[in-house]
Amino acid sequence: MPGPRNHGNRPRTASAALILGAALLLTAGLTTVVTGSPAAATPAIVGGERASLADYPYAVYLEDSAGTQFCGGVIVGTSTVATAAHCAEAVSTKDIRVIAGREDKRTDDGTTLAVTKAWVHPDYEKAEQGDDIAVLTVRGRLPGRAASVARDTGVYAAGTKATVVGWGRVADGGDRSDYLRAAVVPMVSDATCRAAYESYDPASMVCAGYREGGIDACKGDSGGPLVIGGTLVGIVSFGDGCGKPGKPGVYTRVTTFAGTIAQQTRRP
Ligand code: 4AZ
Repeated sequence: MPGPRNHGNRPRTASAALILGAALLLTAGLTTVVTGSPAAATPAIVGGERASLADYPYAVYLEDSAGTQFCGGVIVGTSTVATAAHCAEAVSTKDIRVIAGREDKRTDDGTTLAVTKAWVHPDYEKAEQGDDIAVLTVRGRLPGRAASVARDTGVYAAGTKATVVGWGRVADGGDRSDYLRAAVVPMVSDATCRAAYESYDPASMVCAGYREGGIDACKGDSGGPLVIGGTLVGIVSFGDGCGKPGKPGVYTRVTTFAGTIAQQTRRP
């Protein structure tokens, strides 16, 4: 009888799938633990891997007048770059430039663009207090491609995997990377982030990282993008060190500022 036989088969297939699934999960879990360990051999951003600008065409970096990379940024319009307010603050004190299309800092690939205007969130005081967002307008058109800006807060569901990219330090207190690096980090709940940071403000911030640490953004990555499939969900803001257990990275909660970013992008 086809009917009962099929019904009888289903649970067997399901158990096989469950066992296979459990094995895969176990493998994935072990991989996470291994790569997430501070002793992991491949440093990145902290604990990621080398990335190609072709995969992150909206990633740019900021350079001071001495030619030193000091922050990241993300293309949001033909001539506009979103970054952290604490990066843009330097505009008045440093002669900053946006470097677009240069994956490896040691080359002169891509384009160097002067900043003609820096809009810094009017309520910004310091990263730990939130509103850590700025929009820079550059002279000329940016090569690459603009990231789309998230508006749906569903992207912040705890556990959702996002990717952070940048040219920052590859270890807490370590050297900055010569080339672009990327790392995958899961979104962290507001409750967990609040427990890690007393000043955590869920209206303007969001956390991402592993409970065990090891994979994180670091100094020099600030202002750079946290994305989910080409959609900007966060901007690297601050953290207690880099990759410390129980201290996820804190990002500017982009959905809160999506309207403002669009407005600043429309204005030349
Ligand atoms: C910083 O100092 C910094 N681990 C940026 C990101 C993080 C920590 C510090 C996140 O620019």
